[in-house]
Amino acid sequence: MKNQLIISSNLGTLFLSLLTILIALLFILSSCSTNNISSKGALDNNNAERVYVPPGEYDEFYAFISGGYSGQLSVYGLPSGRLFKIIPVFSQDPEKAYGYNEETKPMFNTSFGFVPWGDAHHPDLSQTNGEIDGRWCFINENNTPRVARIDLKTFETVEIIELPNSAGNHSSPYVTDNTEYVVAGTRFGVPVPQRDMPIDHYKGNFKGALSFIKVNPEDGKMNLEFQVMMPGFDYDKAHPGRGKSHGWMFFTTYNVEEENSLLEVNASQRDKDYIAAVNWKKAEEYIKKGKYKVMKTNYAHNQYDEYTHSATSKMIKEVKVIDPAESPGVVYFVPMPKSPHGCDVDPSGEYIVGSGKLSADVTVHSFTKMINAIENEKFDGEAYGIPIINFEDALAGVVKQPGLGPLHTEFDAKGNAYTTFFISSEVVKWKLGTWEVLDRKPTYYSVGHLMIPGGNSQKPFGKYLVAMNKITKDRYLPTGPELFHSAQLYDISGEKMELLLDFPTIGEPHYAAAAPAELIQPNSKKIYKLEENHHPYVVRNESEARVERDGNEVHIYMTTIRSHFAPDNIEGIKVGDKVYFHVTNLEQDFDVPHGISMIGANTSELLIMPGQTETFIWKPQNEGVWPFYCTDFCSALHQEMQGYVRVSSKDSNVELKWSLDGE
Ligand code: K7E
Ligand code: CUA
Repeated sequence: MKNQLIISSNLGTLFLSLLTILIALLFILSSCSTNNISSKGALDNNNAERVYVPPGEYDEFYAFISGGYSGQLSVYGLPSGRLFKIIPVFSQDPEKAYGYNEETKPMFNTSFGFVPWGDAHHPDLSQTNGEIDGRWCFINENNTPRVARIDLKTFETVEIIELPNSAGNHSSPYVTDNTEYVVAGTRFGVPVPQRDMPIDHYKGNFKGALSFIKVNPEDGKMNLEFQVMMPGFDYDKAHPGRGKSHGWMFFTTYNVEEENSLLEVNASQRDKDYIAAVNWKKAEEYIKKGKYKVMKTNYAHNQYDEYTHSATSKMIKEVKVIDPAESPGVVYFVPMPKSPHGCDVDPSGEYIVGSGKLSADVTVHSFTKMINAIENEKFDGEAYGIPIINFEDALAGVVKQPGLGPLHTEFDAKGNAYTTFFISSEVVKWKLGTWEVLDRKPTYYSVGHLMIPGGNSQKPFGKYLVAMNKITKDRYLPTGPELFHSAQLYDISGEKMELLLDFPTIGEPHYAAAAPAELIQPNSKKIYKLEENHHPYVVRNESEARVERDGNEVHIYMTTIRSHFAPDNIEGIKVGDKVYFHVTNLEQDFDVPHGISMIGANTSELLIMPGQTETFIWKPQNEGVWPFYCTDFCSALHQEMQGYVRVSSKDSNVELKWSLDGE
């Protein structure tokens, strides 16, 4: 009886197992038939393994993905798609007190005053000899024209420069072969100088400034060297020449119609717009010879100093301007079909790919042919004194009907190009030189930019491709009406692209850049050395901690170390005072920040890295005894890391005093 039971229960188990397998098979079959297998990630290959980075191991690449309207830059690992850091650049970030503490507020200074938000589109990494060198990341701000530099030792924004005479800094900040320049072309034509005039006087009167920002090769510091003052077209995207075309910068334009209303119709009238080819080496010669105009203007240049842990802002009043009509050899126009968006140069520097948004084909120009036409002075008229090269004379080839709505192109190291198509939602791989389409893969959905590590340099790494999509729809669990955008990782090491992974992004990812980890990881800073801290309110040990009154301004020189503040009891503060907390983190160990927040402070917390000093202002409004505490769980006794400020009435005579443990 007992035996029988066991047998029958064994049979039962067997039956159940068979049933499970059958159901699983049916499920797999049905999911194959209803879903494109590549859209869900294939079940029968090792895709999961190819993106899996085991716990405790590192990713192969750092990827820097723009945050678009979040104004930030996020740092991801590839191939895992893990998020490492969000670097605030053009937007305030209460988590890190960026733009809230007194030290970083000057980073947001502009000719319009304090601008705490920006639209960040295109990160680009510094290069040496046309190869990514892992030193700095530059990124443009579209709305209030600015370019920022992020130091890849600290992963902090260390410099922001405003662009005068510009509006919508979109064709930016692309980096030349040796980081001689980052560029900043205006998207919107505007009156230069800005003045009151009827909008419909646009044509012929508005201008488009192309700014060339020189980068100091030693420390990366930026300087607006000169502007080329172009006609008022919309300068959309840019790409520097590489190798043989080093010394040139190419811009796509749209709205060469110079329309000022209903551009979706009126700026699409002409069959072709232009690539503006700018010979910046020639422009430099004009500058050297003094052949430029100095224009009065006003723009901000903000720099963060790693040793004072503080930013300063300077207003600059002049800019050197080159008029291309009076400076032969600086600018040529090359016709490009149908409101081109992306402007991309291949690693050899020979091919200039323009993505006509409304064109059925992708048009590629040849740098060599363009130069030949220039040398033979074979022009097809001029626009505003700028010679126009005949379309056919520069044409290298056409990728026939590759997809709908081409936007951006990147390259691998094997002579292939990859173009995104917004309307048909796909990435298309094609061959440079033969122009044949080799492969296409869907993206989910409506892809904008794509990025191959090193894919806009002379040395693409060519293993992965990241597509950044505008629409997410059904890719993730829904989170109400607003969804994160999605990025998709493809393996491009074989003949055919393979979709490996989806991952969400912060804000709207426009462009991205990536570098092998070994270029960046060894230089990553771990702490700020206390002895190198030259903040004006630093205190290097607890015995120097103190409180000083100057009229109704009170300066608290405070320190933090696991697990207390010094001082932690402060009395003699009065309603109406302006209290500065200058807090130095005395820790000298990697990854031991302390935070501080004060009840009712109209600002963010501080999150202070080891060896750093930061400041916030608190204006006590009511009498009482008010606590502050550490916001970062820093030790087993983090919860004990707290203190009090006693606030007395305006006219009280409570003496100013401070203490730690009664001392
Ligand atoms: Cu195509 Cu601003 Cu480069 Cu977005 S832009 S996609
Ligand atoms: Cu310091 Cu928590």
